[in-house]
Amino acid sequence: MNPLVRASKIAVTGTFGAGKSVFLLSLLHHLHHHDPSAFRLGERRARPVTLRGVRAVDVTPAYQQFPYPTFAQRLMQPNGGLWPSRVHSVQRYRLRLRRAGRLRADELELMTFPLERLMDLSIAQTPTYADWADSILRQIDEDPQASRQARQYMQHLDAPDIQPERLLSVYKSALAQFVFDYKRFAAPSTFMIDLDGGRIEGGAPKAVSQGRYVGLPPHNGRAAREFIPLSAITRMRAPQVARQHEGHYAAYRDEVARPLFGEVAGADTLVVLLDVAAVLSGGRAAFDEQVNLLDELRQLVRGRVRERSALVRSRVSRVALVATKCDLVRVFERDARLPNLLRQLTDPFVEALHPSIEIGRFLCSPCVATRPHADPEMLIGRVVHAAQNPERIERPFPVPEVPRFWPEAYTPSDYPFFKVWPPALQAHEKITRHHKLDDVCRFLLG
Ligand SMILES: Nc1nc2c(ncn2[C@@H]2O[C@H](COP(=O)(O)OP(=O)(O)OP(=O)(O)O)[C@@H](O)[C@H]2O)c(=O)[nH]1
Ligand SMILES: [Mg+2]
Repeated sequence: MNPLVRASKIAVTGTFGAGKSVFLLSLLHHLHHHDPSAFRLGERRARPVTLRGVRAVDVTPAYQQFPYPTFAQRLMQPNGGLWPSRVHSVQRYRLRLRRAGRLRADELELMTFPLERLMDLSIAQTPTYADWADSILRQIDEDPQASRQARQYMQHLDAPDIQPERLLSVYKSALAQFVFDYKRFAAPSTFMIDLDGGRIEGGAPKAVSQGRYVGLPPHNGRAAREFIPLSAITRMRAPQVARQHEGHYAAYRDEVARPLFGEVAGADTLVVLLDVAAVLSGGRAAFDEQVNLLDELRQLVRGRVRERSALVRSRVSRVALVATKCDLVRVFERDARLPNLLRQLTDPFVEALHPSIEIGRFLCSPCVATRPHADPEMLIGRVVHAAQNPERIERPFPVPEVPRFWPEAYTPSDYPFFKVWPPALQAHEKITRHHKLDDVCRFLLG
């Protein structure tokens, strides 16, 4: 360890599309091109903190580095940029910098991962395939809606002759339905969000589920290694099939679930991005999913993780809860309503954490892509709409009102938020604007 470098590991998470890549991109951009008047790193405004020697440090060769220069170039196109595309479900970047007046340099090791991976926590925590399978079947059984959807699968499990391919295909259809209904037991999570970061498409469960894998996908000429929950009777009647699923389960546990959770629990700081507009426009089930995933995350942060052979406590000591993309909300409602919604959404998570863990709550927009309009119920931006705005022209659009509290019941049509393209930069602008991303950054730098 270099005594002149203070290393910190930061894990950034959020559900699909919550804004992880844009957060990372904008953060890196503001550090690489630091302007103290636009991105405050010091506690006091009167004494700006500047940066020296900002440079990328290669990530571990086994990992792919987040393509920061490419994404930055795309975002900053003068006639209007593009959001970053998906490259991998886990992204990494390492950055070294020195704050003026400090002896030690900071090395930030940043990684992002989908919050949905937390659905695999039970896999990481359950060493035996049979225990996992029994627990999933029990949870399906206890959920009347899920048992209805899995009826065909259950019938196949009990059939006199076991057809492994047929079982797999029927289970995939049921699993797709569990994913659409935001069921907690829709593991393995790579069925929903694969290792490249792609999400299962909406549509008929049978059609959209068959191209996806329940387990490790094919790799380097090796066939997919899939596993599904076989019942105790099926495991007894078809021991060979059971052994295969057991092996695939172990491989998934060792190659996906445990390394990721080990890495996250080994981070000093967690950043959780919460896209309030998306949780509103996803309907109440999206709210419940967010709460459930935060509950799994709480278990990871509180629990112990296996590192090589020893069990160690998670190292996470600070958590930033960020209501992100707040530029999509009506201007006056940002400070007036978002803090309360963020608090309500995250209070159960925070209250269950150890009091020694430092919590920061933030409102932020890593990339401000809208402008205020004279009508407070509208914003101006380049609305994403293939049919109505193919030229990506900037224009006013209506913005739904954000509630004061999370409603007990609501549907997607109650909160029809628009998505927008990144802003078209003005001639004098070299960098996209952010809203309070520097507040989060100061927390991260500590
Ligand atoms: N207006 C606005 N939109 C944003 C902002 N950040 C992200 N978005 C929007 O959210 C979308 C998803 O952002 P990403 O950063 O790709 O989200 P992600 O969490 O990396 O998504 P996955 O990797 O696919 O899970 C973008 O394409 C933008 O449409 C922001 O600060 N402001
Ligand atoms: Mg991403």
